[in-house]
Amino acid sequence: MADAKISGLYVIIDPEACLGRDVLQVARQALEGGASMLQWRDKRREKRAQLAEVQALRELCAEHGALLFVNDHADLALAAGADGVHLGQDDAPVEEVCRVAPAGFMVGASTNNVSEALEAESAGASYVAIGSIYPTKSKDPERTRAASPERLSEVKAAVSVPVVAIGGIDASNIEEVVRAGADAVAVISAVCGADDPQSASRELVERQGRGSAL
Ligand code: TZP
Ligand code: MG
Repeated sequence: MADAKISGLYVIIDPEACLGRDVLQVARQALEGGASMLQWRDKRREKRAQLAEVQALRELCAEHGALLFVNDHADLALAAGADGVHLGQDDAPVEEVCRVAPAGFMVGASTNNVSEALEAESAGASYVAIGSIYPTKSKDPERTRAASPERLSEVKAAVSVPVVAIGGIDASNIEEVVRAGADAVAVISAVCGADDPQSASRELVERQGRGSAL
């Protein structure tokens, strides 16, 4: 899916956030609710143990016309046939991964400000994520840096690649981040931790649409 668009609702499937439920079931519900991108994020298990799940997610995403990214691990993403990898500031450098990745394989990058976003863009990132827009409970506080809707607008004005908003986003604030310029909105707890991930996903997609119509 080399020409696929980075837009819409980007649901990060983190087993720790799924309240003990089957991760593939949560992922299916997110897609049925309208998510257009998924990311697999497992900070605990060995990569070998994750491969079958990522392959199953790839099938699910293909059925729904959605993109699949893998957090942190380009090798796992490639082995599973995912559309791309998402890299943080401490992961393998975007430029090096782009250099060895096959054509069409996308590389997303976590950033916190305009200078990191510009650097990721010139290194070849397919999108830049900017966060944490609001306080979040889903990421280690020592590894989380604060951003804001205003920071997101600055990044959007500075780069040409799509901008993904992340961190503490839910139904109450998604319209604000869309108005600030987010091309896609990434969430963990608002979908994975919802009683009904499908309707949570649907509500976010609807509100995202309302934010962009303004
Ligand atoms: N990166 C920046 S904030 C964050 C990540 C992975 C966590 C997002 O989770 P939530 O539950 O949507 O705040
Ligand atoms: Mg990472």
